[in-house]
Formats: sequence, structure tokens, C-alpha cells
Amino acid sequence: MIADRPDDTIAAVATAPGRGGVGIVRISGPDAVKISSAVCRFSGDKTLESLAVNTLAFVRIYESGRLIDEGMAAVMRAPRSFTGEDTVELNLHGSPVVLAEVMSILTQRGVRPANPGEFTRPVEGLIRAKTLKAAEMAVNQLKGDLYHKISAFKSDISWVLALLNAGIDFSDEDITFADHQEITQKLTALTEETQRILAGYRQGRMYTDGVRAALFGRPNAGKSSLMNCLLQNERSIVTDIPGTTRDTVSDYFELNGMPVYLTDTAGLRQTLDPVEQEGIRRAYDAVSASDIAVWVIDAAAPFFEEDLSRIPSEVSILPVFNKTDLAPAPAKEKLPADARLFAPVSISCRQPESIDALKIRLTEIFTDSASSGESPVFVTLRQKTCLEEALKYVSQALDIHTGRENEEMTAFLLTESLNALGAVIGETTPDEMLNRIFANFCIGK
Ligand SMILES: Nc1nc2c(ncn2[C@@H]2O[C@H](COP(=O)(O)OP(=O)(O)O)[C@@H](O)[C@H]2O)c(=O)[nH]1
Ligand SMILES: [Mg+2]
Repeated sequence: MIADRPDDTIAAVATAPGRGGVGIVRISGPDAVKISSAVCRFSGDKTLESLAVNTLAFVRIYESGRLIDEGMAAVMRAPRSFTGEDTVELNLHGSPVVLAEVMSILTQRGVRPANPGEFTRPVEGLIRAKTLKAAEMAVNQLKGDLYHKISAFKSDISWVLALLNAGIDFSDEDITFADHQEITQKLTALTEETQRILAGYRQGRMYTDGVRAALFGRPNAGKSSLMNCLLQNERSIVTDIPGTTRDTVSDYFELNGMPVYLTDTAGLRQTLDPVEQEGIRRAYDAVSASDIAVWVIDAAAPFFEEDLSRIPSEVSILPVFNKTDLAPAPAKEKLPADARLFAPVSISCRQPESIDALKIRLTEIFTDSASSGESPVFVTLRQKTCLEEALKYVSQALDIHTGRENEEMTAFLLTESLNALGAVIGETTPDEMLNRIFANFCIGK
């Protein structure tokens, strides 16, 4: 599965440098269990080989009789692991020094440090197979971000679970594993981070569903010309005869990976022509249904405040002064004081670089309005539902933990949240495994 040399056993620190209290060392390959086993000590007569798969156990790492660190170990067997090979995961303390030491010990015992990206390559391949279109590439990039975020959440929750259960397991041995404060902080951080991702939902949606923009303004302002510039084809009829565009004309174009459904509309003016009247009615419909309305204004001609009066209050409006090759744009103070208006942009359909500047403005407006300053994370509706469920469980776990009511209930809720998070990234957790985790953690204690 891992391309370079399939017989190698490789290892890497799987957590980002300097991050939080947990550091994960992942060892993958045919000798992963054998080599790791030599440095892992468990309670009783347990060994790494004898551990039930996909189950966390309290472990101490020893080398030549010296205690290096302690934490939790899990074994995953091929092909049911992240890499598809036998894999050992050591959840240790996050200290870079300790992690480097563990890596060095493993290397001396015959493990090769993984090359950058070597662990993720099989997963990347899956992603790449689907990204034929440029727009999809952007989306999958974002999907990858979500995958990594959720994986990090899951490790954090597993860590808390392990701490809780070590506390429950060893409660009669007078050892304290679970620092109440540390768990509270971790769960609080997880709750906040999940809320941030959910806030990014709308932004993620923009990349899948696209956004809607409508061009409106007086006849001959250059709406159809701008439509054709943005689409980079002659979709709309352009003439110097006012009232050329009557029906709405719509098409997609791509704005930095975001599909924009753009609608050109009939010019707004008083008219007795019933066909044109219907066109103007449709123009207002399109504008009302858009995420942004682009108000195209001939820089040399007067504009009409009344054109804004039929536009609903929730529609944002970007004023665009066109034909600036013929006349300078009026000062922005001349525009009506209307809360829906963004600062105006000056363009000329005869000057392509001014259209690029407009595209940059549009991108800024869409990404800003979407949320939070957080980098966009792609979230589908299904994933949003799973995330909301995970958030519910983690919040409840936090409440119960804070109230010091019942740590077994806290552990149960966290296991449920792991399940929901697994569903976010498309993992189906077999019931059998869930039951085992549950049995290991909660029952009969
Ligand atoms: N000089 C100049 N002419 C323009 C520009 N944009 C559009 N036009 C011309 O203005 C006229 C009306 O353009 P059109 O796109 O049909 O306007 P619409 O009625 O708003 O759709 C056409 O003759 C266009 O060639 C521009 O930026 N500069
Ligand atoms: Mg037109």
C-alpha cells in the first residue's frame, strides 16, 4: 500500500509540532507490532501482541530499563488501518523532546522515519482520483482540512477517554491519571473548535452549491458586456441599442474555485413595452434571489436611486462604475447613503485587468460574508448534522465532567461523540468495535 518500499516499517510523529498535551507516534508496516512491542510495557501480563485491536491500553515506554514516557497504545491490523498495514499508535505526552526520543529509539530498532506525506499518500490517492475538474480540486483540498481537523478531534477525545478510563481502571491503585482541570480544558477547546467549523458551514456550501450574482442597472450601462467578460464568452447580446436584453440570461463562471451563477437582466427604465416590462419584473426577481446584486452604472451617465427601491433589504449591492475608459468614475460620496451598498469598484469592459480587480473584490466579499475569519472548511449537510451531534455529546460530557457527577457517563458520551465524528469523515465504526470499547471502558466498573 505504501509505495516506496513495501517491506519497510515506517514511523512518524502524527501530531502537529508543539500542539497541545498529546503527541502521537504512528508506526506502520509488517514489523510495526514486533518492534514497538520491545519498548512497550503494560499492566499485568498484557503485551502489545495480545492487545485487542483498535482498543486503547495504558502503556509505559521503556528503553534499556529507563522509563521514557507513558500514555496509551493501540494496535490496528492490516488492512483495517489508516495506512492499510499493521499499525501501532502511541498516544504520548506532547513534549517534542520525548517524541524525538521515542522516534530515535524506534529508528535504532529498525524503523525508518516516514518521508513527508508517506502516511497520507494512500488517502491522497483516493482524493485525487475524484478531482478531475478544477473546481472539485478546491473542494477536496478543503475536505482534506476537515479530515485532519476531525482526526485531531478524535485523538483528543480518545486521549480524554483513555485518561478517564485509566482513572476508572486503576482507581483502586491510588494512581491519579485524570487531571480534572486538563480534561475540562480539552473538552472546552473541542466544543469551541466544533462550533467554529459549524460556523464555516455556509462558506463551505459556497464551494459546492455556488453563489448567485445578478447584474442590474440602466439600459446601455454595460451589463451584458460585463456578463460576457466574466464568463469569457459572448453569452449575452451586446448592442448600442438600449433595451437589447429583455429576458434574463444566466450561466456559471468560476471565481477562484467557487461556482458563481451569474444572471444578466433587462435594463431598468420606464417603458410601455409589455415584453420589456416583464423583463424588468424578472430582473428584480433575479436580483432578489441573488447573494449579491452588482449595480452596473455608466460612469458618464446619471444614476437613479429609485432603481434600488424594489430590492429587498437583505440583498447586498456592489456598485460598479463601468466605461471608465470614457469618463472618470464619480466620487463614491455621490452614491446614495444606503446600508446595503459596498464601496464601489471602477471598471471598463475594454480593460481586462479592471475585470480581474472586480473578481478579487467579489471573492473578498463572498468569503468575508460567509464567516468568522476561520479558513474555510468544506462541510456538507450530512457532515454538519454529524458535527452537531458530536458537539451535543461533547457539551454534555463537559457538563457532567464539570459537575464531577459520573465519569462513566462522561466516557459513554465521549464514545458516542467519537462515533458521530467518525461518521463526519465517512468512517463506519463497526458495532462490534464500539461494543468492545464500551465494554472495556464502562461496564461492570
Ligand atoms: N467604451 C466602452 N463601451 C462599453 C463598455 N461596456 C459596454 N460598452 C458599450 O456600451 C454599449 C451597451 O453595452 P451592453 O453591454 O449591451 O449594455 P447593457 O444594456 O447594460 O447590457 C455597447 O455598445 C457596448 O459595446 C466600456 O467599458 N467601455
Ligand atoms: Mg444588456
